[in-house]
This record gives sequence, structure tokens and C-alpha cells, in this order.
Amino acid sequence: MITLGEYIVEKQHDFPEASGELTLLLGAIRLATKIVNREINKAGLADIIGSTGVENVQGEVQQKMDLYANDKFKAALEARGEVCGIASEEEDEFISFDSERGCNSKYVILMDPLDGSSNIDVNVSVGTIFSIYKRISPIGTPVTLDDFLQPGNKQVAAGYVVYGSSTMLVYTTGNGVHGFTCDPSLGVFYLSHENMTIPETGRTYSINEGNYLKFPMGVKKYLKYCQEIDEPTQRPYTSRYIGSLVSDFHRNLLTGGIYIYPSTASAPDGKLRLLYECNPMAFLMEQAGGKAIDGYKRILDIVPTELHERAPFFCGSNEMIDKAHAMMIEYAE
Ligand code: P6P
Repeated sequence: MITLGEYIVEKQHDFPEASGELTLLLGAIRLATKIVNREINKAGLADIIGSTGVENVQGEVQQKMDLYANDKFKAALEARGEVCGIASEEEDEFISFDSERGCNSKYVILMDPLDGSSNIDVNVSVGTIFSIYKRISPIGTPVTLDDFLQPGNKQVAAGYVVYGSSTMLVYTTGNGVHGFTCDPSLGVFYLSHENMTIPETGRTYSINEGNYLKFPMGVKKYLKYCQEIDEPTQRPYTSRYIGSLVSDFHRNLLTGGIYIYPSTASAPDGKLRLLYECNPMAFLMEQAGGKAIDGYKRILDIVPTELHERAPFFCGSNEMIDKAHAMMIEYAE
């Protein structure tokens, strides 16, 4: 039984540039995760479920747990002093840590502190997503917006926490994907899934079919392909959509499958945010042997222009992504 902290240190040689800061940074995330996990597990008892009645920059009503999680991650990361700034789904602008230690830090982190938080009130699993880059602005100066607007292929680490039937932290530093399960009696994350690899194909597709009429033709054609009866390819596939990206992603990573949140007539860039949802999940998926595209091109190659920009998101097993991609091209409008 090896703990998350022991594993990060043991694998430190995999990440030669980091002289311990990344270890401390992932340690800060681990601490905040435990605090958030504790509140989620008793959300129904505390006065912490439901909405704040306030809209965030996304135009979505913030849940009380969104703000709680955002505050806890900000506090843990600032206290640990390993990042010069944070961008969060729950913050209109990026946050700069202008202390001497903050300015001398070499990493920035982008995060969705609590993805799928509306599910908390109905006791459905939710998640935290994070993405870590080395800053491109000079060390010793305050962080800049350009430090956050880097393409996903520049990430040095990414991960998620799934607060499900068990709480798991899954991360990559570019050397495979590794999963750790929290022992609630000790509050310790132990290695449970080393070198996670997604099957080349799968039989599960995850998409909100309620938006069917607004989907691009290529997506409609792919959905019909999934639903056709064809024994050699084990179709029809199974539809599984939790409404929580981290949960759908995690299941598909383990069993094979595809998750799609495409552009729609009313949302031409889709719903998911490029910087702190699509990019970290795309990095993880590619490290696990799968693919992540916007319907046409690699997510990790998109050059961001805005902090909260969105992107259509197709993510999962290679053969399923290739089929969906082919149909998006064949039926391009
Ligand atoms: P819809 C949660 O708000 C989220 O960002 C993802 O976790 C989830 O997959 C998706 O949006 C659900 O969106 O429009 O299907 O309810």
C-alpha cells in the first residue's frame, strides 16, 4: 500500500524540472480535496446544499458547495505557496498571489473546484478538475493572463477527484495516469489504479440526448450508429449519462466508451470550458491511450484566447472517437 504522497515523491524523477514544488502543489490539492470531501459527504446535514442565488461568470447559478470548494482550494494553494496564480470556473478573473513567495513560484493552476455541483442536492457524484502549467512570465513578477492562456499541450500535470461511492484522485504528470482511493477511516489516498489505460473501444456512449434536435448532423448520425443492431460490432451500445463529466469520464476510462458534449444550435462552442475542463481531461485521456477532439481537431492543440472560453468535447476510446470524427467530417455542415 503506497500513499499518494509517497508515490509522487517516488516518481519525482519522472518530472526532472520539478525540484519538489510539484510534489507540494499536489499535496495542497490533496489537502483541499479531503476538506471538500468531508463537506460533500454530509452536505444534506449542513446548510451547504442548494444554490446561492448568485450567477457566476458562466451565467450559471452558483451552488453553495461551488463557493465552499473554491474557497478551500484557493486557501490551500495560497498557503502552500507553490503557485503564482489560480484561474477558477467560480472566479471572473484569474487570482494573482503577489507575495514574494507567490511571485517566485513557477506554476499556475486552473480548476473547476466542483464540477456537476447541482448533482449534490440529489446525492449524485461530483468532481474536482485541475490543470497545472509552468508560468511563461518571468519568475519574480506577478502572474499574467498569458500564463493561463497556454494550449493544453503545455500542461505539466492534470487530474480530477471523483467524489463517488469512494473518493478517488486521478492524475498525470505526463507519465501515465494513476488513481488513488481515499481510505475514509484514515483520510489517506492509497494507490489503487496504477497506469490506467482506456480500452481501444467500448460499448458506452455518454451524451445528453435531450439536445438531439440541436446537435450537428455528424453527431446525430453517430448516435444512430450507436443505436443500430449489429452483432459483429456488439451494437447497440449502452447509453450512460450521469450529468457529471468527471463521473462519466472515470467510468469510460475504466470500461471504454465515449463522452460527447458537442456544439449545438444554441451553443455553437458547446458547454464545457476549454481551460479547466476540456484540457485537463484531454491530457488525462491521451495519457491513458485515448483521444480528445472538438469534433475535428485535437483539444490539446487549441490556442486559447479567453479564460472561460468553451469548446465542443469528444473524449474516449480511440476507435469510438475515430468513428465519431469520421461522421463529423462526412456530415460537416
Ligand atoms: P447538461 C456539469 O454542469 C457539466 O459541466 C458536466 O459535468 C456535465 O457532463 C455537463 O455539464 C452536463 O450538462 O447540459 O447535460 O446538463
